[in-house]
Amino acid sequence: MKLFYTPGACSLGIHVLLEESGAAYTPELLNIREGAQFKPEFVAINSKSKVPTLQKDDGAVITEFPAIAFWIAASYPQAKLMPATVDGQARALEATDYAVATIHMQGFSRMFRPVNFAPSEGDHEAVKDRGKELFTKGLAWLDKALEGKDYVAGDFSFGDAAPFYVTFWAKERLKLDLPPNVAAFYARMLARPAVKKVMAAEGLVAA
Ligand SMILES: N[C@@H](CCC(=O)N[C@@H](CS)C(=O)NCC(=O)O)C(=O)O
Repeated sequence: MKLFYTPGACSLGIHVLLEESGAAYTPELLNIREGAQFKPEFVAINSKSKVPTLQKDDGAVITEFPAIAFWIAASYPQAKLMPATVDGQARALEATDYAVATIHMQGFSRMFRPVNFAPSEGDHEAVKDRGKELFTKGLAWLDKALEGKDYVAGDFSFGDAAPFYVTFWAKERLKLDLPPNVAAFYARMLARPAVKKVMAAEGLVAA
């Protein structure tokens, strides 16, 4: 199977999960910063023009971070990426959805793509400020969700991949001070061999 990814983009989380799963996969670099997502050959694979995009060996394509993360966890049970209990599964889905749909799409996107939220340039500073507010509120939620736990569902699971990439953005791109439980989670993630391997493969450095 193939993972279409851009170094340091949200696809980082799925790249980590694939590495953790032990599955055979080929990382396919798609440079969204140069507009490769809009080229006909990629649009034919994913008409949403987004990474992460997973193409299975039978040609079927899975899009949307939460769906791909769930599929990996369910498909490679030996990697124990699916929490064992329903409560744990709900926690993993809760953290994934909040990180992707709110912290990333509502917070981070407002800071980096204000034009998607307000056509008039005069409004962009206010949009960016609101994005930072939402992003910071998201990190505060994550901090509480990690209270007394190493990972969002207790043991490491698919639910840690999205919190990881937003934390990576918080620390390395936004240079924010991480709340204590999030900082400990980030350090724990960076110490995992699969994360080290993927960070190196994507050419990413954690300060
Ligand atoms: N809802 C999508 C969001 C994916 C997304 O926004 N990916 C960004 C990279 S972090 C992207 O591909 N952007 C390209 C573009 O918007 O042109 C998901 O869950 O996978």
